[in-house]
Amino acid sequence: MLYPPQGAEPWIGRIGDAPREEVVAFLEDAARRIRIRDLQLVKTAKAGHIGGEMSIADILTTLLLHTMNLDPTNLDDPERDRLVVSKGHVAAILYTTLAAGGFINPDELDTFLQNESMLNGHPARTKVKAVEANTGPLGHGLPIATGMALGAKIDDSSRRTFVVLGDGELQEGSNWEAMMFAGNQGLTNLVAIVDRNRLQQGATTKATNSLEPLPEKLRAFGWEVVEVDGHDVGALVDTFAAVPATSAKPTFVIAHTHKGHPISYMRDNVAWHHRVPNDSELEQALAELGAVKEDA
Ligand SMILES: Cc1ncc(C[n+]2csc(CCOP(=O)(O)OP(=O)(O)O)c2C)c(N)n1
Ligand SMILES: [Mg+2]
Repeated sequence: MLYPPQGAEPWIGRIGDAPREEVVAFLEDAARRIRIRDLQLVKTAKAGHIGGEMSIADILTTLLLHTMNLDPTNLDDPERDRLVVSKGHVAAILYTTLAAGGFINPDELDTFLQNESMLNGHPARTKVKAVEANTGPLGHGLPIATGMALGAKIDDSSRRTFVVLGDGELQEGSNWEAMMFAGNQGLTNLVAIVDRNRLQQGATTKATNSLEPLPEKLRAFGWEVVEVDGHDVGALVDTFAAVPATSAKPTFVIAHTHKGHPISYMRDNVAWHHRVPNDSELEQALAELGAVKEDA
C-alpha cells in the first residue's frame, strides 16, 4: 500500500517568476509531497535520517525549486548556482527534492541504498550529476563552498554558492576556519544556511557543546546574519531573494526549524534522528501530511 504511487511521484518541476502567493502555494505543496516521498524512501530502504530530513524540506524545496539559478536540462552550465548540502546524512531528502525539481529521474528514487544505486546514503558527485560536493563527514561543506565562492569571485562570475549546514555540525572546527576566511574575503556570493533545529544525534546542541550566542559569533567572523522561520516558505522565499544581505559580506541565514516537523510524534524528538517508522507510524505520518491513500 503506497500513497501516492512510487515511481511517478514526485515530479513537480520548478517555479520562477510568478506572483508571490502563487510561488508560496506551489512550494508549500511541493514540500508536503516531497516529505511524503522521503518517508516512503526511508521506509523502503529501512534507513535514513528522517528528523533532519523533515527539518530542511522547506529550505531545500525553496532553494532547488525556486531561488537558485538552475536549469535541470543544462547541469553543465558553468554559471549555474551551486548547492552544497553539508549535512549529507539527509541524502534522501536531497534526492527526493532533486527528483521533484527534474534534476534526477524520479524512478531512481526506488533504488535508494540498493547495491549499485547512484543514490548512496551520503551524496556523491561522481554518481549524481546535480550533487556538487561529496558530503557526509560533517564539517566539510562550508570549506568546500567557500572555495567555490572564491572561485566564482576570481572568475568575475555572478554565480552564487549556497551551503546548508546542521547546527550540531557547527561544532566542527573546520567551519570556523572557513567562516573566518570567507568573512575576510568578503564573499558576498556565499550564502550559508544553518538548520537550527537545536538537536543533533542523541542530544540537544546546548547539552553537547552550546553554540550560543550564535548570531554574535557569526557577526564577529565577518558575516551578515539573517534569522528566519525555516518552515515559513514565504519568509524563506523573501529571505533568499534578498541575499546578499549586505554589499560587503557573506550571508549566514539562521533558519529556526524543528527536527521531524511537522509530524506530531517526531517533532523535536531526538529519537527520530535516524529511526525508521514502523507500519502504523508511517501510516500516521502520511495521514498527517495529507497523503491520499491509493488502495488498500
Ligand atoms: C565528522 C562526523 N562526525 C560524526 C558524524 C555522525 N553524525 C551524523 S549526523 C550527526 C548529528 C548531526 O547533527 P546536526 O548537524 O544538528 O544535524 P541534524 O540535526 O540536522 O540531523 C552525527 C554526529 C558524521 N557524519 N561526521
Ligand atoms: Mg541539528
